[in-house]
Amino acid sequence: TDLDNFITGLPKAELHLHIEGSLEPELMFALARRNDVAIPYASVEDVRAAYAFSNLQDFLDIYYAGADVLRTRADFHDLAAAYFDRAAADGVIHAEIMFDPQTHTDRGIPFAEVIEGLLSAMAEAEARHGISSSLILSFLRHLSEEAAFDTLTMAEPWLDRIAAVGLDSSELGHPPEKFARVFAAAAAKGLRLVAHAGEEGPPDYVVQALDLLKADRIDHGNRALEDMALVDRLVRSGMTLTVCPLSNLKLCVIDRIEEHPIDRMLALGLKATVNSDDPAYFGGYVADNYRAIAQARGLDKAALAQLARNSFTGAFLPEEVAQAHV
Ligand code: ES4
Ligand code: ZN
Repeated sequence: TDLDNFITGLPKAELHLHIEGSLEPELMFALARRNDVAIPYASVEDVRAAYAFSNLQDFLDIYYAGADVLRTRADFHDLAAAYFDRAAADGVIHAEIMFDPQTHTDRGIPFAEVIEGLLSAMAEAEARHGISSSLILSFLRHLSEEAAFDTLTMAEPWLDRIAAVGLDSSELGHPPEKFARVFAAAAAKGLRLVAHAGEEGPPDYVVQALDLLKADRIDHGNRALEDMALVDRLVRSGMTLTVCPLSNLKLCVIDRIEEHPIDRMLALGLKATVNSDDPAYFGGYVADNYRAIAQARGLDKAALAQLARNSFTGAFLPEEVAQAHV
């Protein structure tokens, strides 16, 4: 349709994407075979049937299990290359990709294998598709502060190729304050800062991400809407929220896509963006997310273009590059 073509043709930046969450069941099977790793599924259909989640933890258990097929530099390359092919088809021209080193280093996979595989796919994507990209090293918040510091130390040789650090995994019970010191250390090394906050956690976790982590961007942020003083603060500071509609539906942050607050966020003046989060697990890439909210909330082309503009103003791109797309 006309709106489909408009969405695909709209130049977009994707700011909230976990590369491990782009592992499609077909590639999971191919890598399981290539690496001789057993997986607890009989078929691709069997895998897809397992993707029914009632909350974030439900999903995370399956997501970490799926990542076990990723073993070599070639695996990380192929994973990211497949994401870039899909993103290019969706009109993504810039992507800031989160990766979870601890999910791999804790299984004995060297940090170098993970990041060099990703970097090779990023260079290829630039050459093949003209997609620019950068990396966001995400700390797993269910693990310790010390483990996060160790991960930052491991990343030292590649710091010039990492744009930011992030904070993901189980939110409830692991407030941002737990990582205030490691975020300060990352900032001192010149890295930008993002954090998942207000997906399942309360509005106070968003406040902590701002005050204690000094986050440059908030991943999700949905529950900020419960605190109008916080909304006002986010609006006045021009804070970008990386919102993920199909993720919100699949993880039961909302009951129905028709209830998604994306248009309310825009009406309040929040700098909301639309992203896919874990597209292989949540049923769609970035254009699918735009289409889902356009249909569910009746967004017009002006609103969709605003969301795409917000993705460039919220990106960690040089000012003049971002401005060329807004
Ligand atoms: C995640 Cl949706 C979400 N929330 C928190 N951590 C994550 N890791 C991958 N997807
Ligand atoms: Zn996420």
